[in-house]
This record gives sequence, C-alpha cells and structure tokens, in this order.
Amino acid sequence: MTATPVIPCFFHPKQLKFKPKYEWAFGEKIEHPETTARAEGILAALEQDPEHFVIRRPVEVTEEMIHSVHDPRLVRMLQTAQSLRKTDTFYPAVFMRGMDITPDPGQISHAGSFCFDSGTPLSRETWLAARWSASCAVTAAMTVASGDARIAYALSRPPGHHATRGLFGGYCYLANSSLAAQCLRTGGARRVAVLDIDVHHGNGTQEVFWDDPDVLTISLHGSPENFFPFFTGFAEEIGGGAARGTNLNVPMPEGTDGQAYEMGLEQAIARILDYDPSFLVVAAGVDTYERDPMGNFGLTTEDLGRVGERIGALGLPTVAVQEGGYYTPHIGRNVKSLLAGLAEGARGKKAS
Ligand code: Q9C
Ligand code: ZN
Repeated sequence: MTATPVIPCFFHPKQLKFKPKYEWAFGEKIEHPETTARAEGILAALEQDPEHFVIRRPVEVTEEMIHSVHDPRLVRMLQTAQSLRKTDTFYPAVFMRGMDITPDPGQISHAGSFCFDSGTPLSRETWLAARWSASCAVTAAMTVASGDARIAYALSRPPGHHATRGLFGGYCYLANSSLAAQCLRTGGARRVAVLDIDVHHGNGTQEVFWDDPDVLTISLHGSPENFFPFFTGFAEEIGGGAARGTNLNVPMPEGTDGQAYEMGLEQAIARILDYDPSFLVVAAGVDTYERDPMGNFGLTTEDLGRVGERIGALGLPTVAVQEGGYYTPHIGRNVKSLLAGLAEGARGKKAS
C-alpha cells in the first residue's frame, strides 16, 4: 500500500497580526468570529501530522496579480487603513448611495463605499494579513500549476470568497480563491473550475467570473432566503453573456446533513466533469460542520472526509483554499479530514 503524497500547506505568521475585535449580533456585542484561533487550530492539527502535511511560507503576491481580480480603489482603501491608530478598529458606518458622490479610497470615513457589510472591520493590520492570506492562495496555485504538487492547501485567513472586485465584506478583504483561479489561468490553463463548499454563498467568486466562460464557478450553500449573504446564491444565477451556464448555485435548506449534502455535491461533480477543466480550486470552508457557531448545516467530521474524497476522485490538480469555518476545538481535525479525503480520493481509493 503506497502512502499518499505529502500536501504542501501555505501559511505566514503575519496573517495572525489582524485581530478584528467584535461584531454586533442582534444588539449584542460578541467576540468577532473570524479569530486567529481558527488559523492556529488548523495549523496545530496539520503540524501534528508531518507524514501527510508540510507547512511552507508563501511567496508575496504582486500588486499586479491582485489587480487582475480587484479594483485598485479597493486595494487603496485597505492600504489607507494602515494609517489607523494602533488600537483602533474601524467599522464602516456610512453607506451613502444613490447620490452623485465620488467615494475617496484615501479617506477612511468613506470605507462604507468599498464595503457591503458592517461586520467586517478595518485596522492597521488588515492589509498585511489579507495580503499574506492572498499570497498563500496564489503560492498554492503556482505550486500546483508547476507540477510540484498535485494537491496544495492555502491556510488563508482572513477568508476571501465574499470579497468582490470592488467591495470587502463577510469577513473577507481579498478574493483568495478567485486569485488562485486567476493565477492558474495566467499560468496557461485552458479552463479552471472553482468549487465552493463553504456554507455561505461564494458571492465574490461568482461576481469576479460572472462573464468569464473560462472559469466555472459552483457554490453549495445555505439558501440565501434566510442565510448570509441573502442577496445572492439563488439557482437562477447562471452567469452572463458568453459565460451563461458557467455559474452554478446549489442552495440547500437549513439543517442539511451529510446525506442530503451528497446529492448537491453530485450535481456539482457532474457539472465539473462536463466542463472538463484542467485545474480545480476548492473554496474550502468547513462551516458546514454541525457544531460550527456560524453555520446551519449538520455535517460531521467524517462527512467532510467523504466530501473531500468525492472531490479528490475527480482526479484534477487541486488547490484547496481555506474560506470560513469558525472556532470549535474540532476545526483542525475537520480541515485535516477534508484534505486527507482529497488525497485519498485522488489516489483512487473508493469511498466506503
Ligand atoms: N452576526 C465566511 O464564512 N455575518 N464568512 C453573519 C452574524 C457574516 C461568513 C452575521 C458571515 C460571513 C467566509
Ligand atoms: Zn462561510
């Protein structure tokens, strides 16, 4: 029996410099869910298993690469936040619209014009952490594109799939999974598929590639009828222009368990097989976990392994980018289960 190859996992300690303070939840001030403990929990679990995972430092992403996905004005706003005072956390609070206004990305008070969600704050460390988070995704993509690994993992934090071309939100500042996909495209890939298994709709990825027929975007998530981000993620959203049919949303009801999830996943798998991409990006949120504090699905650690195995069995060179998944003592083993599943599936060992 041959061992599965070691999975390179990218992470930079500077990603831990950003500590969003709190969030309002129905009038209650709660600790901000996007904690450093998430990343630390994942890192500790991976480090404990050197037979299967090796931690590496990412190469810093270029501004040119970031601009291949993002409006330079969003980048400028995140950089503006670097001048906040050390102890300040800035919550966008003015969301002016419908007037003849020109938001200034050099002015922190205009941050609401570059943001869609008041629960996603800025501090002087946001840009630093977001840049290294994106660097993990892009380095993982380069590692797979060059053939150095068949599967690579980016321990991206803060997450990215809610960030659009011009807006941050949903705890996301830079669109890490989109950047990974774009990186594979510029590396010469014919077609790339992004499969988003975070429990929330990947609205940012959907928007970035909405008109691009060369990137298939798929998201499985809690129905936006009653779940964040509310405005997007409906099945009717299929892509625009020449890209019609290259976006697939699979909204699922609250309480979806491993068995029900499998049916949605099979739909996604069938679409990917039909599209025949040369690379796969998995927007790997683990907030589908039954005890996730933000999620509303009921997947177990073992279910996550089976999901990984099914995706791995596609046999595609794969970049897994961490998205959501909030702190429980199980976050590390959940990510490990998903990644080990990917490797097992890729090896051709059948799910039991
Ligand atoms: N007070 C990701 O999983 N906030 N983002 C919900 C709760 C938004 C989650 C409001 C949740 C965003 C990457
Ligand atoms: Zn999520």
